[in-house]
Amino acid sequence: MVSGEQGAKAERMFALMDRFLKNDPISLQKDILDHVEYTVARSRFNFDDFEAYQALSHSVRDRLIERWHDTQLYFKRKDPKRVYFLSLEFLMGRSLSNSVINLGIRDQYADALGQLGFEYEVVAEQEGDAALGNGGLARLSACQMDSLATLDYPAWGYGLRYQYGLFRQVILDGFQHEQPDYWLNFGNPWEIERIHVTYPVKFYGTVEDETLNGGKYKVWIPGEMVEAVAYDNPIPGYGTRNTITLRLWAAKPSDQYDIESYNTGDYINAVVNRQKAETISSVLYPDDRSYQGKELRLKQQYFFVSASVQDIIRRFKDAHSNFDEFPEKVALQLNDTHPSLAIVEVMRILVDEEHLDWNRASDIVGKIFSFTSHTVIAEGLEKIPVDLLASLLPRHLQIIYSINFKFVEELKKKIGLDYNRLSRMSIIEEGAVKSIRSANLSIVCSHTVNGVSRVHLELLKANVFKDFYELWPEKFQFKTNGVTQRRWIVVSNPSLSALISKWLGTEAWIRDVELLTGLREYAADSFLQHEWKMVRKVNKMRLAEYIEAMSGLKVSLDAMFDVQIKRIHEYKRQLLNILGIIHRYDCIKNMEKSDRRKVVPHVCIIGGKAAPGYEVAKKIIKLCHAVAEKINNDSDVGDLLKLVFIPDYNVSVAELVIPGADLSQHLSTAGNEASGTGSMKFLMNGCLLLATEDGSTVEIIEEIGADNMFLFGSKVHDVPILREKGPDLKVNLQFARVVRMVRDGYFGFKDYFKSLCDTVEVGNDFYLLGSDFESYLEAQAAADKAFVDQEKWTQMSILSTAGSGRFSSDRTIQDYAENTWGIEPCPCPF
Ligand code: F58
Repeated sequence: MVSGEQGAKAERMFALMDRFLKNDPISLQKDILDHVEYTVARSRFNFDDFEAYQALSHSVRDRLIERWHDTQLYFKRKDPKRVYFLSLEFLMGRSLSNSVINLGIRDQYADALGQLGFEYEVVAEQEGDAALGNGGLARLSACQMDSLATLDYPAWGYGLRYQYGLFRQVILDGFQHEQPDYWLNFGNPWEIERIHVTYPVKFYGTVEDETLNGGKYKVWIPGEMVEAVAYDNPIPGYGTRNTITLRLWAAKPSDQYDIESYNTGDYINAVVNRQKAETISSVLYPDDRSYQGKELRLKQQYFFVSASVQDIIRRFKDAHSNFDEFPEKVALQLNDTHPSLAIVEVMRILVDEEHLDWNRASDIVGKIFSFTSHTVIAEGLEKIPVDLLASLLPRHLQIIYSINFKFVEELKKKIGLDYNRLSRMSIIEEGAVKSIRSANLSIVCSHTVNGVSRVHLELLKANVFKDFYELWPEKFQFKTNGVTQRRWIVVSNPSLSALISKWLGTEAWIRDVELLTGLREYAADSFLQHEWKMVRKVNKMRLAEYIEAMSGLKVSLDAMFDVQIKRIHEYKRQLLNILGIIHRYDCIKNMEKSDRRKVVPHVCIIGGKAAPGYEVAKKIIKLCHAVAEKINNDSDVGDLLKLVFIPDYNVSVAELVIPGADLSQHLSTAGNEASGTGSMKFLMNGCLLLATEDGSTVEIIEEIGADNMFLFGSKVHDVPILREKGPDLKVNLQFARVVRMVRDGYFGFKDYFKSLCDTVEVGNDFYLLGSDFESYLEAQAAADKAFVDQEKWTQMSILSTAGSGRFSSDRTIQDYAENTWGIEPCPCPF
């Protein structure tokens, strides 16, 4: 509870609260011009689109700040239980359009800009993406922040403010090159630097014993100290005044750091060393699959969780003095295992600094943490080498050993001396490199373990977390992922959004997305179908213009826009897509000219980044370009088939591509995609899915029906059997033929592609491209057949959108709030 004096002050503040800034066109224009003059420091008579963007975003930011202050003050006064969402990655994309939509002032701003001689869309295009994440996990965090704000939950996001986001992908001669993404170059109006919100973060050093008031404690004497500075990003909810905080930490040198060097007179080196502190938050690691032994990665993880935990405890202590109340006020969500050191940091602070006894601290920890896994495969599980931890965080290693000792002792009582199982479940992995298993630590110390789809949870229970599931079945749950309809329909597809509102007679679906099911009753209505088709056509035109501007390639709007956009990974099987395209090309080439009239023209669009060290993925990108080169220049094929690789795929590219797609492909080998969220965005936009029965697709089928999509391939339970058969699998002749074309150099680069072809040879084909090829082609044929009947296709498209409501992050977040975190909405009434 806030103290009496604070409470009285808060009351006075509330009495003064009002919407200070006005949103009529004249006020908005004045605001924009003031920012041109005083913030951007350009003349109000002479500024360009980019400067207009800067001024506009500062004007929006002012409005965000008002709401944000009100919300934070209200939370402080109400002191509800809060959830703290810890994630090493947030893929926010652009902020402007999302903010003005959520604040409900997009049209007003568009008018204001128009009167100043600027076009809103052009100005909004000036914004670069905030790409502080790799892929699905990071974009999910961003969607969930939007839902947390919209549903009025008292929530905070915590992460790292990388100076370099995910690398930019540049394609030269069909090869991927990586370039740094120095996204802060032109300033970032969406963050607020909090120079006074800082915490020291310690590294290295030694642990000593200390006796205080008769108690024995451990004291960590650090060898290095870095300062964490908060950068707050206000996240506005839609249709509410609530605006929550995404707090990202940047590393700065600490004043207490390296005093010794100054004293010994080595001034230059002391300054240079200080600068090294900043490297901690300098760069996002691209998804390179293994970070084992990378000290900087571990430093990043600890740096951000230490600052966050200190901040959370400080906020709690502002209003409470008894840590027994901590679980009533705090829920900590671990987004995968990357923030798992938060568990150890809470233990360290409670035991070493707050002097709680071990059991009490451990009881508190067990009540506050929940953990969500985003991984299916055992190799995806993080491990921290013990040697590295011993040097970087010596006290944390001791704490982990103690947690593990107590856990294993308890376990022995339950399962006896089954040493194989005990060693599998231990937090410490023995072996050539002794390591900490982050997942085991997270499971042991969390009250709930969540999967991200039903299939994912089943796989976790049956494989990687089997031992733990048998021990604590009640801990394991799933929350199927979702995406926010605000960004993925309203922002990215405004005309579809308007059409939906018109037919539903309300905009309420933007907050209550289940209302989309109301479209079902009009799916066969020819007027809706007509309008739906027009909207889709305009979106295709926009995409076609982009393709032409980017690659010079003109594509036909009558063709099926057939899209696969996601990170390039063998399990996601972009190679299957390319081999399917080669097959299509081969068929067209070998067809009688008269039969070509029956061919459904395709514009195949592929986009995605390969991790810099992932050779096979890079070869897939090159193959895509080599095949495109051949096909696109074959006048014999013309508009019947085109292949485009969209470079530098990111959130804003997705916002452009998804609304223009007719068909989208989700081809992961069953049992490999934990959930998949791209499919949900396509679904919301009325794009039909061609997919394997993997991850959340299984639930999408339940919602929209198998006859409303194109399914193919082995099922989850088939995959291990097929892999077992391996070398004895029958060779599919069509598959063998297309692989042979690549092998023989039909698309050039024969030697370069050899190893790629080897990955799909019988006996070697771990991701089962060969086994799934036939049914993949059948699904393609079914999609072609459906596309010919445009009326039917449009109906399926409407039904896809109508069935997409369950895949909103609003539903996921509400489920987490009620069933995992135990928090309640706290709507700011002002
Ligand atoms: C993804 N994981 C899953 N990890 O692959 C996808 O199925 C799921 O829909 C999504 O999470 C959200 O639950 C994912 O994106 C990463 O990007 C890791 C980031 C850290 C490095 C290793 C990859």
